[in-house]
Amino acid sequence: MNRFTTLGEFIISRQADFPYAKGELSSLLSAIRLAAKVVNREVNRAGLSHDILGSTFQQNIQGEVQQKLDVYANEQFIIALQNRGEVCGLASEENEDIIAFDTPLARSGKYVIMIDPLDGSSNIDVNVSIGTIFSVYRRKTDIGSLATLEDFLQPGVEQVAAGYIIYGSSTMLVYTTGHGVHGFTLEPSIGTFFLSHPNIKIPEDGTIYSVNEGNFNSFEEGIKMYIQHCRSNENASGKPYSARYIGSLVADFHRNLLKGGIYMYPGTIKDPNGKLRLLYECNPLAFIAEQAGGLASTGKQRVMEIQPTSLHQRVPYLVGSKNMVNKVVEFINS
Ligand code: P6P
Repeated sequence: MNRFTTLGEFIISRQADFPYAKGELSSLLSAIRLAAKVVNREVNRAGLSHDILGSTFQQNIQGEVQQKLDVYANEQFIIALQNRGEVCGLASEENEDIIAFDTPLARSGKYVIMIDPLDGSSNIDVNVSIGTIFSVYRRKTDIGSLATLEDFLQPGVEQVAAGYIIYGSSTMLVYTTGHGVHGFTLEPSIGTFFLSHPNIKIPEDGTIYSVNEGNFNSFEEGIKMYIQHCRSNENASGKPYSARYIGSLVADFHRNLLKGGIYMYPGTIKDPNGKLRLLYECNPLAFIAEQAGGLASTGKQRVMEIQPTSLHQRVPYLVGSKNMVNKVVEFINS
């Protein structure tokens, strides 16, 4: 009898993809899977539940107004992960400092996780797709001790797993452990993720560019030249590309991953390092992009080679189809 492989079955079949003892990948990803299903339920009914919709009127470390669902999602992922024992600590967009899980079980955890629990949350109230982004590293501190900042300030090349959940027309979980990129679609009627997109590869070229063109006048010259290149007949397709910008990173990234394209959040005069955070937005999606055959650059260097200096640091971000990223880097450095 044929049916799709479940996420759990797939993980078990791929245990060799994850270092150390058997079962750790299963346990870690099943914690993420559980929290994703809980968050998905609230995202899908956000319009109905006044207690979830809207703002907390609080600001997070980024100075951004926290939406209630942001806070709820953050709590769900923390609860799911602190009780599994694989993870000794967590860093989140929603928390100023790291969270070191202080239980005997968690202290023995070999991994730390960084998470943007609900990216694009300003879109919640207008029913636009949003997402969760996660990134997993081996801890650097001794097993049995409390996690410290040192465990989190690691370059992206040290990631052992990364992924995202997109709460869109369907809910998908996409992840990599360095052995390809695999996508799973949630069957909501039974609450199971099924393998729907094995071995995702991003087309080397694309005809979609995603950038907030409202910032055009404050971009550096090379970015302006590349955007004009996208709009011209001079590009690889011989006709203007399509501008597609949802304003939700995971949604723009996911579409470009499947169809080909480039997402850009460059630096501006006001914010030379742009808006996106290195640890829990840029690095995990860079890992996925590279594993799918794409690239992720700041315009000056490979994103995953940056040595982080602070938990919430921002970097200029160009990610997607290999030939498109190479082209914008060429313009920037010409
Ligand atoms: P702007 C959402 O806040 C986010 O971090 C990404 O999801 C999105 O791509 C970007 O910011 C949108 O930012 O400045 O274009 O509105």
